Amino acid sequence: MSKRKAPSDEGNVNKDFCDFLIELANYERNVNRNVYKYNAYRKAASTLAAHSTRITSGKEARKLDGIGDKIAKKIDEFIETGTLQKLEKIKKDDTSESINLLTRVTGIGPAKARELFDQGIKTIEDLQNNKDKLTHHQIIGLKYFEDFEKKIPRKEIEEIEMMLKKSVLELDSDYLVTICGSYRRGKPESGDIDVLLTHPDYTSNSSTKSPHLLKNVVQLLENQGLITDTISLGDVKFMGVCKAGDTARRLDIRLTPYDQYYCATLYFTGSDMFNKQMRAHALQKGFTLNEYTLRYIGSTGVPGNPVKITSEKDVFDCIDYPYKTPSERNV
Ligand code: 8DG
Ligand code: CA
Ligand code: CA
Repeated sequence: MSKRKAPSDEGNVNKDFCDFLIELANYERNVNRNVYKYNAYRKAASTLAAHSTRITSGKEARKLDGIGDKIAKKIDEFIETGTLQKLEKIKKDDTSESINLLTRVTGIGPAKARELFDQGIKTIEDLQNNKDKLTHHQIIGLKYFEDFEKKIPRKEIEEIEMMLKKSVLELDSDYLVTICGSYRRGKPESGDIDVLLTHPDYTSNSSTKSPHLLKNVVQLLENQGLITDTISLGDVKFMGVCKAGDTARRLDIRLTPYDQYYCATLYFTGSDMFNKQMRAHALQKGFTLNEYTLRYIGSTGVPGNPVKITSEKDVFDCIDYPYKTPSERNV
């Protein structure tokens, strides 16, 4: 996962409101570890980003989904003063600023950031002098701190996609490879590269595991110099670093069972807000949907066997949800 970021910017006439809501969201997650408030601020930002006209008052915003009195008041304050007292205070607060900075390192979450801060570790330089307190993942995050903050241009992912597909299909032409995430949603830039991999030999019924299916691919890409570092490598998930140009990029590769490929594709294409909406809709229709399967619950409360899914569209059809192409899922 790349660090969660703001909803899409293009054509967003309420971008300044969204920006301060995302700042507040990150503060709640990183510093207060309040996931409930984090989600609430993100939902409000997502609603405003999707609103086609410029909001002119808190009262007007209050009518929208996910915006209550407190956020409405903040919108009024922002319109009147051009800033927010609460954010100004956060920015002056040494603790909040340090913890926010530490969580920008891949692998350092809010709890670890707080732990480091309590030990007097507050800056990137402090981290460099205290590598013994970091995990392998966090050390890689630190090593590439500047690179990982840079967005990946679409063109570069297109090149990586070509190299990746060519190599993998030469290894075994039965592999299926899809780059999901924001790239698949057509974004001009992405935070990281989310690769999904499957092979007909590996299904959810397979009695034996097929660790070689992922490991062979990782080995090959390492030999070719595309993969430069490994954060972690399990039977079904690789997390690491790749380099096609001058900049190191975060690369995840997941191996999913053949029969679960489309639920996985749907899930890892996102956006996360879109997934939330679609899951909620599925529930209303009596289904439970996750990255593995779609199952009918009905009124019994017990999920049944997975529905047979052979495309993303199958999932939409089953739960009676109008089909959205990946680029229409930028919620
Ligand atoms: P970005 O990398 O360009 O910033 O955007 P992204 O591709 O949309 O985000 P991501 O963090 O890389 O996550 C990839 C997809 O995984 C996302 O679009 C939807 C799905 N996903 C969720 N929730 C979560 C979550 O909490 N963690 C992770 N790792 N993935 C999630 O729906
Ligand atoms: Ca990701
Ligand atoms: Ca991504």
